[in-house]
Amino acid sequence: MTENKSKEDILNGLTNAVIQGDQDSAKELATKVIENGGMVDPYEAIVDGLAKGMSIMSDKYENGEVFVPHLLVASNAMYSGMKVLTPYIKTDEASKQAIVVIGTVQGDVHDIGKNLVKTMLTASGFNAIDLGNDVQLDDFVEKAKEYKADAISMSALMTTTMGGMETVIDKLKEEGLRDSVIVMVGGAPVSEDYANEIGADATLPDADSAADWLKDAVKELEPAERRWSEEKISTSKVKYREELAKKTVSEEVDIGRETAKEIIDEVESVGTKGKEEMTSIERVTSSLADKKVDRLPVYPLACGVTRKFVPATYKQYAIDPEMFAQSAYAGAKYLDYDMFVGLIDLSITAGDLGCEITYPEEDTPSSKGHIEDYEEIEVPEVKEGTRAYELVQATKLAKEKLHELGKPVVGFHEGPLLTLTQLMGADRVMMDMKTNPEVVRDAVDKCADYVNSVTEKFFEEDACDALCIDNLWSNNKIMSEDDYWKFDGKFIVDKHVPLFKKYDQPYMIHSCADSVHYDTQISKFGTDLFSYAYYPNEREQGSKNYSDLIPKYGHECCMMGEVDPIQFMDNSSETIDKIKSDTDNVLTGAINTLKENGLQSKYVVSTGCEIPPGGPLTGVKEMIDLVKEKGPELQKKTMG
Ligand code: B1M
Repeated sequence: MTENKSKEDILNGLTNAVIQGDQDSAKELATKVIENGGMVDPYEAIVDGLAKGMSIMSDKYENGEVFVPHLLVASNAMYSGMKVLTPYIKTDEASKQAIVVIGTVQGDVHDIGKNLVKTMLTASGFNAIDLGNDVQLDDFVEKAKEYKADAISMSALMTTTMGGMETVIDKLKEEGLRDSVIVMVGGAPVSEDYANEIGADATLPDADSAADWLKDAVKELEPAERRWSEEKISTSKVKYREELAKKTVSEEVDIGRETAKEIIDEVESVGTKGKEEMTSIERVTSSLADKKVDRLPVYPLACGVTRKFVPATYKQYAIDPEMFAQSAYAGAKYLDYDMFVGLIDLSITAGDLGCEITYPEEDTPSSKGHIEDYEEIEVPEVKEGTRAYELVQATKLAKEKLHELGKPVVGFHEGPLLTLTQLMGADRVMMDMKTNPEVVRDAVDKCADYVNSVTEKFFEEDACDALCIDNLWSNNKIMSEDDYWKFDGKFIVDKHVPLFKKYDQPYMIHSCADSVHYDTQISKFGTDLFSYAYYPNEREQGSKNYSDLIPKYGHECCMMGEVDPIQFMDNSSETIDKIKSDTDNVLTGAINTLKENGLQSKYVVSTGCEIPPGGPLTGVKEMIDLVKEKGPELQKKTMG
């Protein structure tokens, strides 16, 4: 009886240690399990103690009771206990552990969701071989072979990278390994249809259900020796040979460049659509002030993709101010958008503070070599040689060129917390928010100082017509409003916004997410323009559109959204029609909502996030042309 009670106490203690994110207590109790040899089986301690705690936390996350930092701290406690217990698991239990090779695919550095999936798989008894993020596609196959894995788990957060999953599956087929492993795919853009289309075994919406599904799926597998036998592999090779042969080896077409050429030809021969009453500078300035306009401004966030007009590689667009300015100018000339936002990537400020940046030829640069210690952060000057300085010069050059066309240029850089997460790694910072909040706040403060110097350089050099800040991490599933305020918002209100006031500049935000803490980001910051994404299927989770945002914030802030950028990857006539009808709905809906709320022009028709830089330009042009064609009459009819 006493023994049972103690056992229960230990298991409950382990569960609570995970829930409370208490690494020391998890380690201590796990050590007790080993020292008291026999009373609690180590495997049972993992499953009924540590993993149970993780599962409770995962449920709380899905119900919106806790946020990503809590999960990360809980997972750390779980791993600490497991480190002590795992070597003592009986060999037959250990050999029962299914092996799953996990990672985020090549070109994609988003790893928070992947890490949650890994944690839940580990909690469910899997041996997860974590390849990290931006994983070379061949590595998934090589590691699966090396470990004779039971499953491969791939995450992708971007439409531009999800294609990598199909490449891995094709590679498995080619090598005769497709029937040897289960392939599970996931991440926000991955649908069930897509998973079927590429030949994956399943996709699941969240980490918990992914682990549950895989637990059942591995039960159906043949033993590893059979699945990985020469015989099985050669049969599998034959089975898929025909299927692979049927796939036409389509020549690599640069769809961005091809569509850019088509648009150039069209504009050179027939000109841009329609004569307009106002210049873009007049239209955008008037909209910000809610004055009379000929039509609402339109700017699908076509940033890096404009390099296809020049043409330039992404690397040139990212590091050569002349190429950046030429891209912005060509975009303005051929697409005729109402403004250009100078977004290159999200690691400009972090790069200057010490992390390593990788520059792929044809993709957005990203931060890689994170620094180890918060103490190492030193705030440099914004001077020649820093990325921020180059960005200011590039934006200034773009502004000079675009003014020839009557178009405004909006500079762009990262806010304080985004700078820190890019510098140190997002998981690390979010975990430390819970365990070392003071240290993190001091570090955000230092980042805020650098962010301020960069902003000031933009203003001092008169490099842009306005400046937009990427204040990421306000998504309501990632962080609570309170934490967002403590670790980003407060620094923005205390330090950053006053600088905009000093230079009499509007405060503009792009938050890189939907379902954000709107009250903080708009009302508390006193934001003048807010660029937002909207995903209808996330409505229950707090994603808001023009009909919610204009009535609530329209008087204080100009809204800019919300046509889904993901569809711009596709060039088919159905998708182009969908882009046009979505644009039409947003344009018409926003004007009517403005009118109902006593406003006349405080809205910019946009895309909520950047247009994929490797996609076609057709949808971008169609979206702009629709607003130019339909906008003036609609504006007159509605506003008089
Ligand atoms: Co970026 N980003 N980002 N970003 N970012 C998105 C993904 C984006 C949707 C924003 C938007 O459009 N509004 C957009 C992608 C658009 C698209 O193509 N669909 C985007 C973009 C465009 C970019 C950049 C290109 C921006 C730029 O530089 N111009 C750039 C790309 C860099 C690169 O990868 N090469 C970029 C950079 C970044 C940061 C580095 C700043 C940062 C990532 C930091 C990090 O992960 N270490 C970041 C972030 C944080 C986001 C948002 C805001 C949040 C993503 C996240 O962590 N969500 C995101 C907008 C949004 O989603 N609201 C956005 C929380 C996480 C728990 O959810 O990962 O979805 P998620 O995981 C879920 C499920 O999907 C599922 O389980 C998890 C929950 O239980 N799941 C699986 C995940 N994997 C699974 C696997 C499974 C099953 C389920 O089976 C195998």
